[in-house]
Amino acid sequence: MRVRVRGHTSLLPAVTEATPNGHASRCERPPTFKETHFVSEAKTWTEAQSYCREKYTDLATVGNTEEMKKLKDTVPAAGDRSQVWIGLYSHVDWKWSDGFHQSGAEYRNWRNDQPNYKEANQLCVVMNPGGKWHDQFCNGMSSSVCYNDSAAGGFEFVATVKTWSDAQKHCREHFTDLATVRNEADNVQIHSLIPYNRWPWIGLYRDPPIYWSDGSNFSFSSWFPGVNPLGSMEVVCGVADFNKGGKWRFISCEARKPFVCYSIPSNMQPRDRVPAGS
Ligand SMILES: [Ca+2]
Repeated sequence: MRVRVRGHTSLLPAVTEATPNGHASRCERPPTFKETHFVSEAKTWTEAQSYCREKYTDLATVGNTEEMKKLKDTVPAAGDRSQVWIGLYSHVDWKWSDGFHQSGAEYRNWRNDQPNYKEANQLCVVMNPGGKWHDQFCNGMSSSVCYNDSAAGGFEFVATVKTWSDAQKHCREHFTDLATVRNEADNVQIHSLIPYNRWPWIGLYRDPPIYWSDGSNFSFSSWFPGVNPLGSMEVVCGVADFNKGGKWRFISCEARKPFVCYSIPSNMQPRDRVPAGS
């Protein structure tokens, strides 16, 4: 009976020793201790994750340029699929700046192609001159709409352009907070305050939690410089898109795609594994 070592996810550091004379030494190792495995069978992200955990270690984690290169070498060689799952996923959890979560907190008025999470980095929301909403880069400079608890009118347009965070600070100092839009009546009222061709911030935003399946810290990234349409999805999963040079994109986790697993070669694993046959 074959006994597998499970739950081994801590990665050993890369080997950097040079081979001085250019001869392949007998103990020559790949540039990192991770081995990648392409699986051509199309599965949902969750099914692919289970498969990788069963057969190998987990879905592929890409933590640096070297590992990205390895992924690029692995996939086209194995079958040049256009999109393959890697271990990336994220939650889509919109919130209001003032913490509002009662009835109306779920109201949305997105333009039909939004939110589209360009470059996996649009986490704040503007209202366009037509009253529709767009997710936008939070460090962009825009006017804003604040609301005032104590005023009869409620909403206030602030013409000075600021980042979303600075707009939030300004609203909190001078009014109550950035605008919370609870229904169509709120939206119509705010829209009526917006001067021609301005795109003000409203209070909707989300945190950028991006995770790797194996729990590695997310720091290195290689995003496709385009859009990731989110629709009303609450979880999105990551593919490396080999129509786009292997760059990463988020899509529905329910899509069926081939995928890439990784494993730690057995000679790199701890010595105290249970002997086979025991
Ligand atoms: Ca957008």
